[in-house]
Amino acid sequence: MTDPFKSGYASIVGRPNVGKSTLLNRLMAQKVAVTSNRPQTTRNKITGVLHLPGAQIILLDTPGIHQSDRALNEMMVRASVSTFSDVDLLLVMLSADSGFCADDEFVLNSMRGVKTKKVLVINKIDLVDKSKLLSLMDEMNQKSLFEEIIPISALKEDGLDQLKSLILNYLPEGPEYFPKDMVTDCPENFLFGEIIREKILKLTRFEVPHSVAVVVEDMYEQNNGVVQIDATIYAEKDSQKKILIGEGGSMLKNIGRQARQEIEKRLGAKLFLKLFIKVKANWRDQKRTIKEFGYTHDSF
Ligand SMILES: Nc1nc2c(ncn2[C@@H]2O[C@H](COP(=O)(O)OP(=O)(O)OP(=O)(O)O)[C@@H](O)[C@H]2O)c(=O)[nH]1
Ligand SMILES: [Mg+2]
Repeated sequence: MTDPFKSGYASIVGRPNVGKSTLLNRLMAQKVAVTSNRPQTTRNKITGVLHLPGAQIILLDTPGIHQSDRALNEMMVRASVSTFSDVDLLLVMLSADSGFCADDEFVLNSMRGVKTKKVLVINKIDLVDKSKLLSLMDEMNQKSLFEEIIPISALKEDGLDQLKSLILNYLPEGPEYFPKDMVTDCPENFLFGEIIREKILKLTRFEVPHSVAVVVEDMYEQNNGVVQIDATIYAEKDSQKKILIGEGGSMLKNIGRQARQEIEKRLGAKLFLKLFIKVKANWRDQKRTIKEFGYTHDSF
């Protein structure tokens, strides 16, 4: 007799920048979420469906949990917190190099009273020596909050097979929730907008990365087989718009070139990427605009 099919949900949660989206991508063996070295990169819940022999793991990548009064940030945190009780397993992530800090404490406080089983994933172990890792594991073990603690390096793909089998142990018998060819519920044009935003996160600094939203307005195939994407980059201030355009248009060109190369690879077709820049003052404080930009959350 064959083993029964297993399926269920595991949510990756933690403070910003610990490597949640990197883990999702590495487990999926493809880019589903954008990543960057800036905190608050992910702005909404992203689903990745991992199809395994005899099992299906539905992974949720969530925005980093943090404190902020802005409507956008509130929505981001809510998107993460709302997964807590809806999943079979919470993968709570820490970063080994920074250890357990006040921001991680805030994350643990936000899950007080949550009954869902929790496994602690200590990421970025490639950045620390063994003794530092062992003392962090010991410190976290004493909190008696976690079923297990697993050290990994998402970036170096160290410990990922062990993590996959660990997740499977917590999943119930269940159906194939998603068809085999489905890897994410994220629409393609949203991901393309995110790829453009990722290049902006990489190429700009100070307050610019956080103030930017990218909306793909249109995507269609021209008669010659070239795909055209029209996308608008929104900033909050004229000064930010100026930075995004750059001297003689150099920054915008660079953003466009890097995004185009990546999107072309995914499409397997030539791309004409048309970028516009607009200013929408204080959009991060306006719930309606946040929704218009595609950062939606059900209870928001
Ligand atoms: N050295 C090292 N760096 C890592 C590892 N995992 C992720 N990173 C880096 O950490 C940074 C943040 O990674 P993300 O995956 O964007 O982090 P996140 O937790 O999704 O961040 P938010 O979306 O802002 O909450 C990036 O520069 C990654 O390359 C790891 O295992 N080792
Ligand atoms: Mg992320």
